[in-house]
Amino acid sequence: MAPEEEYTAEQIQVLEGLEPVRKRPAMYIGDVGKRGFHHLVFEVLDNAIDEALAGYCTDIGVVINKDDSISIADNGRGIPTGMHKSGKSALEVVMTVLHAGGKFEKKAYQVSGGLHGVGVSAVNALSEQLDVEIHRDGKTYVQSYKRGAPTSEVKLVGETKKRGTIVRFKPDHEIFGDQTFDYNYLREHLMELAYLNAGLKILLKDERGKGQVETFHYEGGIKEFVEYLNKARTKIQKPFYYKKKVGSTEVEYAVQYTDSYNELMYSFVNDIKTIEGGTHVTGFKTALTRAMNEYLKSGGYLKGDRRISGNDVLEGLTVVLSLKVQEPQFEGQTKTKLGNSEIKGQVDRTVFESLKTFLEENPSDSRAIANKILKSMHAREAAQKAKDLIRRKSVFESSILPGKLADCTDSDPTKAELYLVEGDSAGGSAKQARDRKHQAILPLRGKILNVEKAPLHRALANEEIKSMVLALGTGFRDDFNISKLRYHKIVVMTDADVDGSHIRTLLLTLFYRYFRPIIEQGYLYIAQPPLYKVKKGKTIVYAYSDDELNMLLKGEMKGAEIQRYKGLGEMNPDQLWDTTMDPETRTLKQVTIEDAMAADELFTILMGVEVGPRRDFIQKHAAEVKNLDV
Ligand code: 0RA
Repeated sequence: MAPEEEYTAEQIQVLEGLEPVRKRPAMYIGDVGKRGFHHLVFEVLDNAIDEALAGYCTDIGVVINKDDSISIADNGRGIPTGMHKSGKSALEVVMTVLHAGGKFEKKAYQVSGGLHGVGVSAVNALSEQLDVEIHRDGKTYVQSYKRGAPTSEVKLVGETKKRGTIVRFKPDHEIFGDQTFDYNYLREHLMELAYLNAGLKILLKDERGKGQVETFHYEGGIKEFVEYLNKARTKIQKPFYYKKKVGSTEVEYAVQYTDSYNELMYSFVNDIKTIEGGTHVTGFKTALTRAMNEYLKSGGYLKGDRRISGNDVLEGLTVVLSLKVQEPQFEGQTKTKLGNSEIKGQVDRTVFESLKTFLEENPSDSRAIANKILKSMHAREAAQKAKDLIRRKSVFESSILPGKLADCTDSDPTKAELYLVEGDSAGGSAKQARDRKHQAILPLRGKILNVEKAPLHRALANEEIKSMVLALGTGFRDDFNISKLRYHKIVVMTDADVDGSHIRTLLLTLFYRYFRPIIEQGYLYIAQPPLYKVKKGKTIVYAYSDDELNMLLKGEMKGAEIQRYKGLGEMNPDQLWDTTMDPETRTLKQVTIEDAMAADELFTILMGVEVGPRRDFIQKHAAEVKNLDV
């Protein structure tokens, strides 16, 4: 056979191997939207992190190139380039065979579930161009691919003193459309990875536009993560960090109590955020409750057979729990819930023993914690009384709807929508504009109560929150019942200015803390009102972003008159309907649990009690606040 023919045969084989990935990308990377698009980066990154976990890699660089391709470089061992038993180069096998990484048995902690671990070959299959460069044993090798198929042999191109792997790829527009990489989205995840892998240096650079660059590097690991999360809170102890290997499982956690009314709990398994929790989280909570009960009892803080609840010990606590599990089973809707039953006991025992020792050895911190927990317990009792009082007045359980709500006439929740509208004036326009049959309007006045600063019984007394609870019909937090939800689309509609973005963050936080299942079920949305009205002669078009405006002004609408909408109130009802509320033409952004989590985090830092950090944060992250507008 002639060499060309041989190569063609091989190409066909490769295509056959990766064809399923191109046919059903969602099965391999979750979806082909924003999340899947960025997952490509994390998939390559996972390999570099594996090298770090194995002790071979100290530096990782991620660069978003001008052409919206991305380069990921590490100083690990480099993908092996020698001959594989299949007769092909090992590099080519890793890049073109699904799950080949596992066949090299390089992973200490195999990720068997979730979306992670499908391998770089899946990224290769979904890239219109991928170039890999290996520095290994003093030599530099390169190979290129298109849509997973090699376009060259592995080539030795020179000598090198460096070591490691550089993967540069451009996601295939046939699959991902014209999406581009979102700096802040990557930033969030890279920062998290740097916290989870103490000492590892991760650089992120954007070669487009402004050319941002940042390095994430935390010698203190998850202990520093907790300090970061609590930056704006008033701390009542120094952070406590503990790590232990139990059999093949590695348990690591950091905790710190603050005087906040809310818990903040982040859990990870093999560097994957377990949004839905799982057996490790259950084990942790059980141990925490037991250790605190024992301590309070032996210290004489609790009389008779009184016990404190899990909720009381969690109030004000910030936790980062990170596990390394050999064969994790991920379950749940988003495959982010740990299912391994043996883990619960392992975590429970480890956390209980270490907390017990900590409490014994740090009497002044322990006293402060005990008092905080007692305070939480008393506040909860007060809240219960307040709730009972409200119940008796039958506000929450009656069928009385709040006065400000303009309800829709169709009572079928699957067809009903609730618009939460900022301000009475926009509320008025929305009431005139709406489709009465399916769209209900609840205007919210002023700033909704700051749930970060308020204890539960104050939150309950707040008029805006009460109206929302009544309109939703579900009750909230511990009494939440999703089957009573009156609308399956809840749309947050706020102005496109700083105040609007603030109120939106606040509402997202409120839903995240009190009505989380509404987000999990995909019922919460953000309306996308236009930023500009562009008028030329009789033609009126709307622009929803600065980019869109510029496009319009360069094209057909050259020389047009521009009006910037500062608030929803500036639109008349017809315009509001056409641009933002008409189901036929509007765009709604569905809120994901990650969005809400990010809002919650941002909110904690923005609204936490301490003023200094808040000012610093606003100055540093003004761009991200804006990013919530998207
Ligand atoms: C297969 C085997 C080994 C390392 C890798 C793959 C590897 C893959 C990637 C992808 C990005 N960076 C990477 N670094 C390493 C083990 C190498 C050995 O045993 O020497």
